Amino acid sequence: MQLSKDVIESLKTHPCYNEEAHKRFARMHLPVAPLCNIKCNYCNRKYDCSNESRPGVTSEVLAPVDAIEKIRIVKDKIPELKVIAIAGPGDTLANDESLETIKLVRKEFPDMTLCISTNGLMLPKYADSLYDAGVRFVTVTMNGIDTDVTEKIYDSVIWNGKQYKGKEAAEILLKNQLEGIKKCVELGMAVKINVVLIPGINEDHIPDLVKKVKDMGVYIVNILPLIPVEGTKFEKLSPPTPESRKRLLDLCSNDVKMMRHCRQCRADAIGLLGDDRSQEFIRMKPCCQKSDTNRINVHIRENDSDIRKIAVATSSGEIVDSGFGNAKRFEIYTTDGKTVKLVTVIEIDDDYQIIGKTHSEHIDKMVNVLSDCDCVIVKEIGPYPRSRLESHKINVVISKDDVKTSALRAFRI
Ligand code: CLF
Ligand code: SF4
Repeated sequence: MQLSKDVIESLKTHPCYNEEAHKRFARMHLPVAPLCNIKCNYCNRKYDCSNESRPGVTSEVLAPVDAIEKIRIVKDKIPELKVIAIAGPGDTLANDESLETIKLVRKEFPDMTLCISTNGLMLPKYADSLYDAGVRFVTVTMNGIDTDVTEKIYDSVIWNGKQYKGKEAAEILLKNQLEGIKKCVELGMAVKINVVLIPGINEDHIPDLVKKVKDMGVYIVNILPLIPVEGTKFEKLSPPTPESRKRLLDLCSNDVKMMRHCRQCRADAIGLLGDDRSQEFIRMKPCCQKSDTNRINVHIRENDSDIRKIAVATSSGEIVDSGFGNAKRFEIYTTDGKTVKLVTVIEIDDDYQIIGKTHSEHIDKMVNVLSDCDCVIVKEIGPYPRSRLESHKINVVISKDDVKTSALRAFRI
């Protein structure tokens, strides 16, 4: 591991990478990244990314320009602010807004250290751009290096516009994580690995993972305890005891520097690690509305008015095969009319638990989830959901065709 000079200098004031700095220097997370391209079995997307945040706490989602305004206000009130980071609430690199925001921060606040966290799926693609934009600190959440273990942790991965499940998903993710970490280390960035300690799933495997990433040149490893969240596959698992986590930290500290002062902070955390002041800065401006976390919040920038978000009711991902009221799965695409890009998948029961007690309550909840879309494509729809969608200015398209062709066609409506 060969850290560049600027990284060595910034390490003195980075509260997460340097335990001595955490009581004196502050960090600010910019919640500009709502979408995620994988699905971890401990994640409930009603909340923030649990790889770098505390579940159960809502955050606002900011547009890049609003994030810059917010830094100005925070910097005035918290002079100890040294690190600006993006850590969700989805995956940083699944959202174009992240790089756009980083470039703006670099331009407006060149003295700030830039830091991001990611699940690593898109890291090989973005490592160079992150470096060029001034990012020197990268956290990758990695829960194993053996896909027999990690296939139990990840439900699915969206890769090259397709959703993968099981072993295949675990293999795609692992390959990209390793390639991304290698690139970041070669660029001279300080890489941190976050590992979620999941009793009965990966605890015995973590020492092997730590050895591997140490050999790759990562700077520090952070072992976070699983927080079982209601509505997830892991909701019934027990969290690790503090003693078992400490044993693991002690064991692994023979191999690499271990982080012991993590606070599992929110995607909009602000301040010293032990003194979160994010609530002081929520909704400072009318445009910085606190997000309804039951919405998908696919933020499209104003100058991207030629891009549409389209929700497609499909069980298979191939044809439009579900009616609105009984759809179990929506794929969300963005399209410019020439190409379509799968950005996320919403499993109605698992992700949002939006099954209402009555039919109309169920419809209202689903409309709320999709209210950030421009268009919904379904096989059939009743008059009530149609009128509810149209009252949100969402076009309704009926189709029984191929998903992507239908999405392209809907762009022209
Ligand atoms: Fe944020 Fe993470 Fe950067 Fe720190 S948090 S992106 S490295 S600036 Fe820090 Fe928070 Fe623990 Fe993360 S305490 S959850 S380790
Ligand atoms: Fe949830 Fe995505 Fe974060 Fe995993 S990486 S915890 S699925 S937001």
